[in-house]
Amino acid sequence: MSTEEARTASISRKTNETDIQVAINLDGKFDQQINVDTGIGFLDHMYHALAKHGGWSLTLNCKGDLHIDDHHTAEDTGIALGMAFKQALGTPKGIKRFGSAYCPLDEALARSVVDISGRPFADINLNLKREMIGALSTEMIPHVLLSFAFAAGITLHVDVLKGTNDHHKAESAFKSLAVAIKQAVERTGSNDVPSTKGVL
Ligand SMILES: [Mn+2]
Repeated sequence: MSTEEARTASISRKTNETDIQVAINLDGKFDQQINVDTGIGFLDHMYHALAKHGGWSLTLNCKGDLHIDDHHTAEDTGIALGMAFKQALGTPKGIKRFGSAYCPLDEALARSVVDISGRPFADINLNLKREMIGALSTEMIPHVLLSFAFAAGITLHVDVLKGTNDHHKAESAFKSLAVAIKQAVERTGSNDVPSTKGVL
């Protein structure tokens, strides 16, 4: 297999609470196609930012039990996206493994640090003050990132360092995460497993 082959995955995940389809291309930056419809506008906006700045093509559709609340849709799309990411990446060989990025959005500034480690962990501090942004509960935003990290099997540290506007803070967090992940999955041109253990 050529090391330059596009890294793609398509998955379906259906439960009594949500019905999700995800198609991802981690190397979609030259012909980026992004279509996200979760039924929660602000969540769509965040996934769109993640895909856009991560250089992914992404289709993500979810029919969830929004008549209850936003919880299952937000959490399960994070899980499904993490599963698709992990599958697309395959055995993490010949990649940089670590990535870090700062992204501002006006007064807000976020920092994300990523390790494609095979070790699911997430420490997320967004300092959001509002109850909701649009139709998304702000408490679900760190929950989405944690769900993504655990399903993807990666380590995330995401911190909003400054900011007053919750929309800006959340968006800067997703943008910095996108840029950090893009760096971490970048191909090195070697076929090496980037670990002293020889395995990730
Ligand atoms: Mn939950």
